[in-house]
Parts: sequence; structure tokens; C-alpha cells
Amino acid sequence: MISKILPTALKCLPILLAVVLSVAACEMPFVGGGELTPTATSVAAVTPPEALPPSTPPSLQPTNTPVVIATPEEARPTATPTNTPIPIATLGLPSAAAPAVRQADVLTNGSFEDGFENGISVGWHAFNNGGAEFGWADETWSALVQDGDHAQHMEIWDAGVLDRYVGIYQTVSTVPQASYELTMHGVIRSNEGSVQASSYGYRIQWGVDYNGGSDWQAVGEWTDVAWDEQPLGAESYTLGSYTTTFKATSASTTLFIRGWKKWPTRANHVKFTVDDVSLRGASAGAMAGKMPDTGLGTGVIFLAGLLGLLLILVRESREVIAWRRERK
Ligand SMILES: [Ca+2]
Repeated sequence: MISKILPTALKCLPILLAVVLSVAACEMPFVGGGELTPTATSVAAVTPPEALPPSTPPSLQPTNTPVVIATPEEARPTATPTNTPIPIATLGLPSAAAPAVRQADVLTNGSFEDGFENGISVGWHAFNNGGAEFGWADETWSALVQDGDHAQHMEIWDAGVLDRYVGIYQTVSTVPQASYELTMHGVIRSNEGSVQASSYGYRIQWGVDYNGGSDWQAVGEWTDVAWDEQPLGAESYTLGSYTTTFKATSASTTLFIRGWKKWPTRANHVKFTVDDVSLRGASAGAMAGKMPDTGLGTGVIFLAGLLGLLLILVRESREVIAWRRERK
């Protein structure tokens, strides 16, 4: 009888495996889904002066060294390949694999090609700290554009006090503890035309609010992209490129980019251009589509499969016994 049961049981194994794999598939993450859709707000191209901040200027951080954050440890498979017959317990264990997370540019309109409202590109917001004249505009001169036909222009003039800032920011959805690569391009143009002439008077910096806030003055650390200024009125320019990596700590992160005019030289004018900005890393949209956890562990799935196998064996055994009785 055993010789009859075993071939039958082996014949049923594919059915059992299909059942186990189907149940296991319920725990697989769903990849796809929501896209970030930040809303644009209108900001006047020129903002009236505000109350002046404390006179202590932030320290310049002229470093070319990107801040490199350790990449999260990759998930490692736990199943060990073997030439021996594969135990049912090692088949189709989805919880042993890391959830599939889509890598993407989480910024909206980082190329500034999607239009402008009051000089500020769609998807972005603007800020300044008063005490000067400020402007934002759609830059279309190819000498200042890194990709496509548009770039974000920002400028400061008639600054009678130290440390005037003009900038843009965007809040994006992020995956906590995931690393993101920031890349940006741009150029600084000034009356003086060189860092020697202006005493490093104009810089572009970036900063992050790791909780997704919109207050640029709450940013704890600003990093210089190390682009030196070039003279206004030139026929061509060399655009700077900058790349770094940082780790998100929450589900919402705000990227700020600002131009800085250090000195109270009213007669001098500075124009900043930024283009082709990207922030690549884990897309929160991929995680949002993950199916709810049913609470079924792999142990439960295995026991269910084993029970199914036993039921099949019992049924087949009864059929064999009945067949032998009929032959007697
Ligand atoms: Ca562009």
C-alpha cells in the first residue's frame, strides 16, 4: 500500500505547492501607486523688505566634499541553495525577502520645464529674508540652461545690509532611513565677476528640513555647492554641477536651495540660476501600495500546507483500501 500512496502523494505535491505559493503571494508588496503632487503657490516676484535678522552671519562652508551617508544594509536571502530535495518549509517564503521599493526622482519638476507662476517654477515655492530687492524668473537663455529650455532664475539687488537670501524649496514624500542622491546644476553671475573681486560675496547653498517643514530659517545646516561666480554680461558660461547624498529620517522631507549675497553693497547685483535638480532614492509611492499585513507568518503558511498534504494522503489511502477490498 505504501508503494501506492507515495507516488500518489508525490503527484499531489505540485497542487500543494501552488496552494502554499498562492497564500504566500498575499504578503508580497504591491509596487506602484501614488505620485507626489505638491501644490504651487503664487509668490510675488519682488517682496517688500522685512524686519532684519540678527547681524551674525552664518558661517560659510566652502567644502567640495559631499556628505556621504551610509547606505542601508541590503536584505540578504535566507534560503540556502542545495542539491538535495527541497523541503516544503523552504519554498515560497516571501517574508524573507525585502519589500520591493522603487528608486525614482522624488522631486516634481526638477528640470523647471513645467511652467512658471510669478516667476517661480511649478511645484516649487519661494522665500527671501527682506532688506533688499528680490526676483524670480523663467530663465530661457540656453547659455544658462542645463536641460530642456528652462531654468529657475533668482536675483538680489539693492542690498543695504549683510546676508540677504533668495531661494526656492519643495517638500517631497520620502522613506525613513532611505538614502537620497541630490544632484543640481547652475551658475552664479555678479557685477564683480570673480570670488577675488567680491571676496566670495555670492554663494549657492542647499539645506534640508528632515520633517518636511516649510521654514527655511529652521534648517540646521546649509552646505555650499562650491560654484564660483562669473561676470554678468559674458557671452557664455560654465554651469556648475553638484552631487551629494543624505538620509531621510521621516516620511516628508523639504529641500531648500538658496542664493546668498553676503555684503551690503547696494550697487552690486547678483543673479543665480538653478536647473536639472534631482533627488533620487526610494519612492514613498511604492510603499504606499503595499497590501495590509494579514498577520500570517511563514510558520502558519507552512502548517497550512502540511495539513493539506496530510488530508490528501488520508483521502488517497482510503481510495486504495477501497480498491483492494473490491478486488478481493
Ligand atoms: Ca531645465
